[in-house]
Amino acid sequence: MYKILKQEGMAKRAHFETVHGTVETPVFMNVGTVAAIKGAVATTDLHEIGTQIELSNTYHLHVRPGDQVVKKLGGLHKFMNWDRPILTDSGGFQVFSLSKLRKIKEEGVYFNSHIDGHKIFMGPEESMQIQSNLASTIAMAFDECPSSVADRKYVQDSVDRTTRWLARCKDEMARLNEKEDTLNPQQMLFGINQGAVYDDIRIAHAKEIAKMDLDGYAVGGLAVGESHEEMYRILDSVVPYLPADKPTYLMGVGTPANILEGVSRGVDFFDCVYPSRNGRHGHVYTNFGKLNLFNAKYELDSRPIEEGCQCPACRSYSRAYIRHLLKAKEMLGMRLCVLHNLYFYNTMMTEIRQALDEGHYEDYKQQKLERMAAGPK
Ligand code: PRF
Ligand code: ZN
Repeated sequence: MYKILKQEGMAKRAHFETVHGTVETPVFMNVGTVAAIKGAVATTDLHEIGTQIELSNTYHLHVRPGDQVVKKLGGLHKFMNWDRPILTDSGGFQVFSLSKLRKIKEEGVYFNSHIDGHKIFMGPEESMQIQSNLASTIAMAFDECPSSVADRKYVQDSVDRTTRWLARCKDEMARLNEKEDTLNPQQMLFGINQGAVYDDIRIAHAKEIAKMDLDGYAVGGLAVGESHEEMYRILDSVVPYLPADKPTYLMGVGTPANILEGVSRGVDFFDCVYPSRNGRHGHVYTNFGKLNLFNAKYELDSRPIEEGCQCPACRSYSRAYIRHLLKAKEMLGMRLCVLHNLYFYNTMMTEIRQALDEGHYEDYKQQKLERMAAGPK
């Protein structure tokens, strides 16, 4: 059940109720592709950094350890000791981004495993079956994410196939949720809008999938090489055609600025590898922009990454110490940076929700963007 609490322009502040608890939106999902947040962050840490919902990947978990193994162990929640919502991405996007050798057919995609090269087939039914075995809270539809430079004819054919795949996903999910041995019979399904940078194809597709009465709707195929302005223009065009009474999810986005702009355009859910990936490289977010802790100027800097930050890294350690850990290649250095970055993203989402609750989101956004652009102190 999705309930809008406040609106400001297109921006929405809402609750999304699931069998694993309520998600307060707008929300940032913390990415744990292989059922692990990269940077040695444990699920027991997530409570301390304000994580509401975790994201994992169908394809990766199918390849290793295998969705049957996860099912035998009681599903992803038990396996990784996380009792709050989990969203699983369908595998489509990962197949396209990881596999050089792949063949797309009406029935699905033939490709080679990125681990050992063995042949794999995945179509809409297989993706739903794997996600049902994983027993995530929200399953994503199996889609194709065409390249941002694909020509119009390719994109139109691909989007038409993605629509047919969505109908198959919906039927298969309904069948699986009725099965006796299904771990989460209330698993939800989100559809995915595609259409690259062609506004008319995107809008026609949005209208088509809006009729299918899904639990939520994602905008996919963005942040794949197009400019930020193009991404914002497409959101402006397409979000009004997605059902307003269902959550909207912008897949794989993005920077703090992208998230602030996405919220203004009606997005509820975001996910991105940036906070964990940047953290592993010693790049940390602050309200005054990003710092690179490898920089020599932090050698004797006894301040925390950000004054006043209540994350586990800033409460206890200095920039100088974390810099030393990073330079010594100690895992703890990465871990502290990732914890800080995820806390920064999660805290920004809390601020966004509060500004929406209080009815001054646009002011908050402008101030946040200006401060972050001002650069490090
Ligand atoms: N489709 C799926 N997952 C995704 C994307 C997509 O288009 C993107 C695009 N940014 C990220 N993750 N299934
Ligand atoms: Zn911090």
